[in-house]
This record gives sequence, C-alpha cells and structure tokens, in this order.
Amino acid sequence: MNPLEGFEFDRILSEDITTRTINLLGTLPAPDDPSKRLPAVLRLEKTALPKESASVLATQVLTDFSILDHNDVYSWITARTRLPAKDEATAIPADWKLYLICPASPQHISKYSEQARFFVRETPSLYETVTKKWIESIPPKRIEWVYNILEGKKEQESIVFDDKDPELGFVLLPDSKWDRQNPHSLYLQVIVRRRDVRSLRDLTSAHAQFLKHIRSTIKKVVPATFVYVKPEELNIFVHYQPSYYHFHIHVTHIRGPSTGQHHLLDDIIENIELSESYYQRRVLVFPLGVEHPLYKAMEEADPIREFLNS
Ligand code: M7G
Repeated sequence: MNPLEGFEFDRILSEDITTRTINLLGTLPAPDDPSKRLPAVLRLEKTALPKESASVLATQVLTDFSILDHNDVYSWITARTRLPAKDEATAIPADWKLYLICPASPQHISKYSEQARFFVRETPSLYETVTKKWIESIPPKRIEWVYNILEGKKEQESIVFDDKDPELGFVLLPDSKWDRQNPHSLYLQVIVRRRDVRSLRDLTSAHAQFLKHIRSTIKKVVPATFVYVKPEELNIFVHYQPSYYHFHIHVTHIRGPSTGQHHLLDDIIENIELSESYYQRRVLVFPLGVEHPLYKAMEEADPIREFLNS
C-alpha cells in the first residue's frame, strides 16, 4: 500500500538540516470521495544510520556513486540506495521515515512552517491570565488520538506497558517520532490515565509519589523490553510548553534528541518535594514560534512584549 498515492505537492513549509527533515504541504484525495482533495502535511526524515547493518549498506545497498572530489587520501562521494531484494528486506532497514498528517488543520500547517522562535518568560500571572485561558479554548477533538490510545481503540499492538489504575496508571508506547529501528533514536511516550493534570504547571508535591511510580516502572520496563538500553541511559523528561495538554512524559536514549523545552523528570520530582507549589510560583522560560496561537495571545495581552525580556 502506498500511503502517498495521489499526493500533490504544494510547497515546502520548512527544513532542518541538522535533523535531516523537510516538511511539505500538499493534498491527498479524500478516502470517501477521491474527487475532493484534503490538505496534507508530510514530514520527510532520513532515519539514523543503522550500526548493525552498516556492512550490508556499504557493500550491497549503495550504488550509483558519484565522486564529488578527492585530495590525497580523502574522497567525498554521493550514492543512492537500491531497493533490497525480497529476501534481504528485513536485513536492510528503511532509510526514510515519513510522518503524514491528513487532513491537516491550519494549526498543523502553522506548527510545521518556518517561523522565528523566541524564548518566552511565562510568569505565574501570565500563565493564569493568558496561557490557561488559551489551553481551555483548545477544542477537545485535538487530543482525540490520546483518548483513542487510553480507551483501547488505537495503537494497542504497540503498547509496551499498560497500568490500568485510574489514579496512578499510564500507558507506555512508542512515540510516532521513533523509526523503531535505531536504538539511539529510541522514543517512547508515557500517557497518564488521570485527566486532571494538563502540564508541568499543574504538578504539586501531591504528585510526587505518582511520578516516582512512573519513573521506577519506566526504569524497569524499558531496559527489559529494549535490551540495548540501560536504566541510567534513559532520558525521561517533560516538555513545557507541550503540544497537547494531557500530562505525558517523553522517554529517549541519552544520545537522542534534545530541545529547549526539556524538564527532567528527576528534577521535577526534586522540585515539587522541595516546595509544594514550585511550578505554580516560578517563571518558566521556553521557546515559542511566533505563529503559535499562544504567542499571539501573549502579544495581545502584553503589547510591549515584556514576556520576551529577561
Ligand atoms: P509534546 O511534548 O506535547 O509536543 O509531545 P512536541 O510535539 O513538541 O514534542 C507530544 C508527543 O506526542 C510528540 O513526541 C509526538 O511525536 C507524539 N505524538 C503525536 N501524535 C499525534 C501521536 C500519535 O498519534 N501517536 C503516538 N504514539 N505519538 C504521537
């Protein structure tokens, strides 16, 4: 099956040479009426290089070499991959990872579009007056995919661990960012069952036991399932701002990706144990794209843009 059948390219939204990704906007025919076209965001990403199959890659997969230049003992060359034969397909990992959003909403298109990003200072009062209102205005439909997982409707065969306790429970599963091939690009996600924690801002000392329970389970279950990773290599963190407001925790390899929105779970537990209302009282600094609706709401509430000043 080709999920890109009928894809028509419209424009490039953005590219990132460090992560080797490019985000495109296009359209796809609607499944129920192929005469209608739906907007689609397509993220193309080169997968990380596979250590286990590097020899196969060098000796059997690469072809169509073009020597760009050489000097003394040095040469730089481009090459293409050839399609593996049927019996080799499992030995040779895929070299592209695609992420398709269709139909894409204007918010999706804006999230993946090139834009300036600034570090924003969110004071407790800015959170109370602007961010909280903005979060409350987000249509619940936006996190339907989360409830699909929690209610057993989607991604069930991928679940790594499921604790069904309504208060302490959570689902641990692969994040859609993971190519599921490379150990260092390991990316899992914990989605909690309780629905009363929106983000880091809602955490208090009352959640310390809950978070410790999640941390100790992750440190047991992840190395038991993915044997190439040790508990002390796990990067367990929360994003602020997240892109959806149902509390969730990211789990990656220490050599994996890292962004300016990281808050380590270990630090969060320390902080709420030191001070009950730590996350309700402190300024939180995070990067925000100028096209993000929260940026626009902050700008409207604070036209002289104090939220950008340190
Ligand atoms: P975030 O910290 O709220 O935002 O994390 P970020 O996108 O800025 O990191 C949300 C996480 O959910 C991201 O790591 C996404 O890759 C992941 N994610 C998003 N969707 C729509 C899905 C999905 O349908 N299934 C799974 N398994 N993960 C998803």
